[in-house]
Amino acid sequence: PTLIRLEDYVAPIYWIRTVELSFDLDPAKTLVTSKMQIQRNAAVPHGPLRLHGEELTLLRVLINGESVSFRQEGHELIIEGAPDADFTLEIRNTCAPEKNTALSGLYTSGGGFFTQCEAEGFRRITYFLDRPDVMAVYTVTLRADQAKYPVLLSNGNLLETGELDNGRHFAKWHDPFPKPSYLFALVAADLVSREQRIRTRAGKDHLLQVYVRRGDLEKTEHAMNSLIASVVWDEARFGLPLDLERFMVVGVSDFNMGAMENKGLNIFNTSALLASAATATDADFHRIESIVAHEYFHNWTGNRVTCRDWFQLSLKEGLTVFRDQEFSQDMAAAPSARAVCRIQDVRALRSGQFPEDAGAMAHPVRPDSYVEINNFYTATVYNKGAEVVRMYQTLVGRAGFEAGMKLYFERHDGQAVTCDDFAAAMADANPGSALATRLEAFKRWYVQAGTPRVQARGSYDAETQTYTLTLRQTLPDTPGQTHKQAQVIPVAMGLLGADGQALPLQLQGEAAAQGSERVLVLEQLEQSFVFVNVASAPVPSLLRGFSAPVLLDDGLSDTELLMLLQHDADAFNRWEAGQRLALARIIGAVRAGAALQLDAAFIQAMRAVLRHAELDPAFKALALTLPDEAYIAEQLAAAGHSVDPQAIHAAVEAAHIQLADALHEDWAWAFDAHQVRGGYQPTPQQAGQRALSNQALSMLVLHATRSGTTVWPGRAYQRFKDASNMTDRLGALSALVNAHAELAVPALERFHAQFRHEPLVVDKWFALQGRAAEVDGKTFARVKQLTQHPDFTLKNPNRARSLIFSLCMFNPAAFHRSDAAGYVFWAEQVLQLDAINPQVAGRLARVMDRWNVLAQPYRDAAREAIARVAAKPELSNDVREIIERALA
Ligand code: BAL
Ligand code: ZN
Repeated sequence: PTLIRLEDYVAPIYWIRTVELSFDLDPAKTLVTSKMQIQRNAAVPHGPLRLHGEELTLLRVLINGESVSFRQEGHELIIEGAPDADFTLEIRNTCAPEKNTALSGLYTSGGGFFTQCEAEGFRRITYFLDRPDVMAVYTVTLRADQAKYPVLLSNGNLLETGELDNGRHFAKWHDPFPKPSYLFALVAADLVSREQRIRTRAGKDHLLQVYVRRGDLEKTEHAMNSLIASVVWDEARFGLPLDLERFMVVGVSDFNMGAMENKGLNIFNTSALLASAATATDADFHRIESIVAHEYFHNWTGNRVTCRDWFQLSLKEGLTVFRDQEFSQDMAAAPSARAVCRIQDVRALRSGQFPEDAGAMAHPVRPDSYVEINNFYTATVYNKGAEVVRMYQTLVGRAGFEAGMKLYFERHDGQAVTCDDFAAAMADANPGSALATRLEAFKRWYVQAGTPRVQARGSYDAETQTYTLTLRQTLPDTPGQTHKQAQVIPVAMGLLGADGQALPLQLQGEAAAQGSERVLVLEQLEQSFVFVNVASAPVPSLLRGFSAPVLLDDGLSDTELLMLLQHDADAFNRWEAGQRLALARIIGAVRAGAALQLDAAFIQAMRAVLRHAELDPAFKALALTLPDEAYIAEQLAAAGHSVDPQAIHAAVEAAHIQLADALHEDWAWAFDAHQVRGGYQPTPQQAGQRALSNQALSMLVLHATRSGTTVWPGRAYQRFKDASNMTDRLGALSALVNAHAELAVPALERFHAQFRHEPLVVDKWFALQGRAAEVDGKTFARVKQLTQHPDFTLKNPNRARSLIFSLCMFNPAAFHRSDAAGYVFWAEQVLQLDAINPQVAGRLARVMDRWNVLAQPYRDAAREAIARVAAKPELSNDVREIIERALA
């Protein structure tokens, strides 16, 4: 496998200006004809024309209508004698969609044809300059059997349709916007659509369509509403209008990603599109809204301005995640609901990206090398990338950020650009020499991997009434990177007085206080900030709203954290204080090798949160959720301790049980007090009530099964049967399953029987069992058994994820076994999946990223399993890159 490096980037020798594609669609053998107008790039030295192509059968190559000599080497078609002047290149080839189990390029699913071209799928359709800086105008003709594939879609505007001989028909599409090949799409299938016409602020009319299989139409209302809201939001917040007459969204059940932003023809995994109260949970509704928005927002951040090369992936992904996060917060509207969104985003970052940043696959937001680009659609590129964009907004302010965005589009609309271009637009739109220096240093976030650690220590001088806050940063070494430079870290903060009141903030040298919250910018390795006129020793509330993606050590005591939990005006830090209290207890028990025993003060603090008269139920549910085991593991690893997943799990489980027992009456109150009256609505308010009542139910069932009482399991079973929506049904079912209640067995059977014709619900059924709390190896044994279930298949990525990933990635106690059976299972599944779908296999391979921080006997056993995978000669590039990095 070849390592591809950013520093080796060279512009293409040829441009493809227009392409006319025609497809004679047939599942076994699809004929593709491509006619390209090609132009030499005079700015670079001359050389042969090298087109990418994989898994294709080449039939014909013509230049200006004449045959031409060429050769094929590896995955390239090389033409030495291309003319200097503009020319037409015509290629004819076939591909085999029904054999394409990798789901990259053109493939079949549920009897239809679909494409996925990002990152490098287009070369599996036809020979092309399959790189994002080559942008062409596409005209596409699709021909297919009319009865089997009545709907024929591609990007842009529909020019013509008609009938052909032998029951076939055709459709011709034209996309006026030049685009890279990764944004090409086609769909040919038996689908129905929900349609909505809208008029935007700009006064233009547009047709929105959501295409799905027959029978799924009633599950598209939420996606359509989300799409309309996204169009309105992007115009209002960033002045970015919909630029197409028609915007189409299509659902497909076999899909590697969540969704794909193809120009004017977004293709969605059905799991990110279809929702009804009966089949989808509140979390699904929320996820769909955010993914529909994400793909729509790519129309500007990704499509109108695209990436020069794949190292710049975060240019579009980090920015678009930031935009969808801002959208979700605006949709949530109420301040407490906005805070809940932020907490959820940060939880995802800390349990997904922090381990990545500390592990074998650590890479900068803009990676500098890769073997397989599919391996770099990561939490770092997406989620840390979004944090980098968020920090820009924090540093230059909301208006400054909007000015930066405006300049970015003015400069680069229609271009393929780099993260530096984005950074330059932000800096140029926000002039000033001090800021310019700061923003220049800020760019280190794009190039240095690893999660910075920030230590904060305060000292109060009663005599001078000053409070000095000293911030220090350290940057850990990561593979291939040592001796890093200081990063620019915005620390949003406030100070609380002894009574919990926010104090006015006046830094030394300032004439007056400037409010009670401000952003300190840490840009050296160590800096001190002196606050004056501080009447008494304050408690600092630092990194409010998680203003930077760092690990913070503020040295606060339990008493101070309890104070923040009670009084902090910043909801995020209020939640964080509770998490920190829990974390300290869990880590203390793990490090001492002792059974965890929660103290009365902590339990009382949790009770106070649960019973609080004003706090939002969704916030309470998050505050009463213990820190994620992956995040706890990272905290231990960051402090130089080896990670024993069973010890972590035992401590978390003990905390869980003790909260269930000690707050038993409070949970019973919470369950009753948070029942939703009226019909199901996926609003933040209703979802919050359901989250808290379902959490309460699971605590009550846990307590009951341990104490041998049957009332709550019985109530849970009744609720499971009678629930009017999937959130409550699944909540009750998980309560039974996770407590290993006897009623879990009939409930699981009933659930499967009831929903066996709903693939997305069957996925939930598998996932619930894959993630079930482990007791005596029962969960692991059940998962192995379920791999033989008639509904299980590795060929469908959602199904593979629902069972295998649930166990290996999200159930540490079931996976990390002292007999190594979990690792053996992982190795088998990676190898089986790799033969079907390397991209999904590569993702599963990443489960072992952090093997070398594991305690024994896990560490040696994990290494052995990785070595077993590495020993297979026929691995894909995807899996090999992950495995070799793990062993490096
Ligand atoms: N571009 C790949 C899918 C997504 O991030 O939207
Ligand atoms: Zn994206």
